[in-house]
Amino acid sequence: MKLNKKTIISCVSILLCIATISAQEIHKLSYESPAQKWTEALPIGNGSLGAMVFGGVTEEHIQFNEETLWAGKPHDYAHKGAYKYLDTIRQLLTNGKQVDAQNLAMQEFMSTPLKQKAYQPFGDIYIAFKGHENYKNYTRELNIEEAISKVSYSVDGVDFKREVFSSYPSQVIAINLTSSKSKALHFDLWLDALHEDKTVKTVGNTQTLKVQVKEGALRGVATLNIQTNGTIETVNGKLQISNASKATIYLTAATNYIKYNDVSGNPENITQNTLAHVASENYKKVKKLHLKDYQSLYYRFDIDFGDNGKSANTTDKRIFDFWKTPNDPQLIALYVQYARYLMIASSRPGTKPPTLQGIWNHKLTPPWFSSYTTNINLEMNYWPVEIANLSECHEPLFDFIKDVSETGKNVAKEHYGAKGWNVHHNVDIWRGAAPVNHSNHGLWLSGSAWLCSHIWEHYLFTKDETFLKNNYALMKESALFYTDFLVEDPKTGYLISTPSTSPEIGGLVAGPTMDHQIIRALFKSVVEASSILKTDEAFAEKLTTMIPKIAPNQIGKHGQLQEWLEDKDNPESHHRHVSHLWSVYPGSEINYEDTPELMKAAKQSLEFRGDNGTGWSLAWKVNFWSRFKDGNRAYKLLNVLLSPAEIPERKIRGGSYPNLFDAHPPFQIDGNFGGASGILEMLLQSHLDKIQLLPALPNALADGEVKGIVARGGFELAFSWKNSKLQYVEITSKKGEACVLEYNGNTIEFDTKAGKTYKFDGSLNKK
Ligand code: FUC
Repeated sequence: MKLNKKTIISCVSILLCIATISAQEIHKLSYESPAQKWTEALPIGNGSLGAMVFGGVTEEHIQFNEETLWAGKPHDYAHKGAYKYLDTIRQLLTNGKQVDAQNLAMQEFMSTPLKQKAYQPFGDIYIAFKGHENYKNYTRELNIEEAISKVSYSVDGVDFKREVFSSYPSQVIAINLTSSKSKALHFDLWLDALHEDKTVKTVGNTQTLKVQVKEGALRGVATLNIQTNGTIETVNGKLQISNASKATIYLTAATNYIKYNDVSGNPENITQNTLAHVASENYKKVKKLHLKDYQSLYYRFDIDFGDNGKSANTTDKRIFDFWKTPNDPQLIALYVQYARYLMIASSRPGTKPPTLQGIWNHKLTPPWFSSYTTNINLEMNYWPVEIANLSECHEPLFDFIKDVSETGKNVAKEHYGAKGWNVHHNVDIWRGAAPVNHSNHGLWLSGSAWLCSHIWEHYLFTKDETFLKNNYALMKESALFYTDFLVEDPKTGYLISTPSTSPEIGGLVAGPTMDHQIIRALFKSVVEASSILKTDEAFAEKLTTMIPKIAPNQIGKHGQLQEWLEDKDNPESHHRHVSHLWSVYPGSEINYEDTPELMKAAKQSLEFRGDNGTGWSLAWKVNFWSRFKDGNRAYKLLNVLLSPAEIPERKIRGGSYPNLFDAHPPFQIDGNFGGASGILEMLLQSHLDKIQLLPALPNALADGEVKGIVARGGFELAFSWKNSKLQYVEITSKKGEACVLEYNGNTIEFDTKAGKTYKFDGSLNKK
């Protein structure tokens, strides 16, 4: 081809165009039609105020939540005097009388009442547009680089555009509507809710929805305000806007919840004050503030697996295609960034942690109460938070731990006659910490220890000693509980956890492996923390002597890692929980270097469990296979996690909805977070006092680059790889710790200075 000036210019512009498209599409979920179902709608959130945007044309529906609207009221779930039955339950288990032990526990040991309370939907915003039936050029997207949901289409040559976001700095949901022609925007706007007890009142350009939760102490107030260049009237309780070309709606919502034991808040005041601040602000300013705040977190990290053109497709099509042919590497990058988006949207300093559904729930009786399940789900939500450079989004979990350490103190006392605090497998907004539902799965004992591992991990990633000092008491008090609780097993002489259970398999038992792994990890972290903080030497000494007495990991007759004290695993079981592999991930006690035999056994156990599972179970397996350094197997699981959840011919569970929400099924957000963590574990691992680069890279992700990924020790890295080979690595030290870097069997060690960046080529030679 002859290259004249014109050809060169058009080639350059095509290339620029492709580059711009691919640069944008990494950060977008896009669709060609409005959402019909809730799991097609697009989530927005500012940590506490969340919404699902449907993007309808003749009627927009924005279903919203505020994270503190729950059923129930302040309540202490501890069962007074339950401890009197503890020894008998233990004895029954020792004597092999599991059913009797469970029955006695059901009668005398479980929480009062047996069930906790559910997270509630708040309300709905409806916007009905007149004369929009025949529309063209419809697009709907969630731009996760801006945290804005957008809709555009045209009717009779007039372009209509919509933007919706939830702002953390302004504490409102902002909706902006425009038309390209003046006086072309006509719509009705109103609020509604599913709650039986509700009122809607309109005054001028504001409308207020009040809801009272059924048989509960919480009430919610949501107020919206509209500014427009059109006219506003109230007709049949709806705000009617006519002859406008732009309109901005701000919605704020609050409840009377203050703390798990305090519901004296005044939501009228809160909503009024919030709206007073924002109502007169122009949209551009509110949007600018929102972008500045959101992007200060989002832009810290970047990931790119190379675009093969598929990212120009709509997201639902990409999920469908990926199931058939998993070669859309940029979809994997999007999955990671989407998890970061969801984290920023549901867990900001000062808010509550994401529930099983984050902050998005449209049902009065949601699956599993949309609460906090601590035997995997809540913790999994936070797996990617440090490595994906969103450390401060971890804070709501620490506040949560503080709350349950208070309620869990009484549970420790009433149920175990023990010091310290503990929490069982489920927690609601009232911070119920006692065992719930049924003694065959609710009586699980390592809740507080697992939660405390997040304090320790946050410290390991940030090396923030002040944080450790401020939170050390939570870890210590948790350890204190287990020093009282562990008992010597009459058969083996080991210290064991009893009564307990291996999450949700096998009923009530004495000595499930998972408990021992988690408690050991807690004790070790308290010993280390006490030495760093130069405190509690005697207590650390006590823990140090107890650690080797705790029942160890054992290899059973099938070559498996034993799930229980006895060698009774069923190799045919494909149960979704694989709890006894906790020490492979998120723990680190079982690894190739220190315990290769246990690693082999753990792998065997995972083989037995197979490659199916619910959403979070698939996500956990991605993490396991990454730690087993089998990137291709991890990718295989990822393929299932990212496959369409609602295809009837697909017999397996798990997968992704069109809006990329993880399907348990139904929707459960843990898989989104756990999946992202598993992908990042393919690229970097730092749990063995060194940074391992590309430890489990699948063939399908042979080219890529990641920037802003975080390793334990206070390190932030950027590196790229091509044909599965490392190209460069830059490592910035935040705390001046010594660094050990490992790639492909090659290890280098060097001292660092805080704030300095160190550069290496693909063979780890200094640049
Ligand atoms: C645990 C899991 C279930 C589900 C529920 C919310 O009980 O076993 O699969 O995730 O939590």
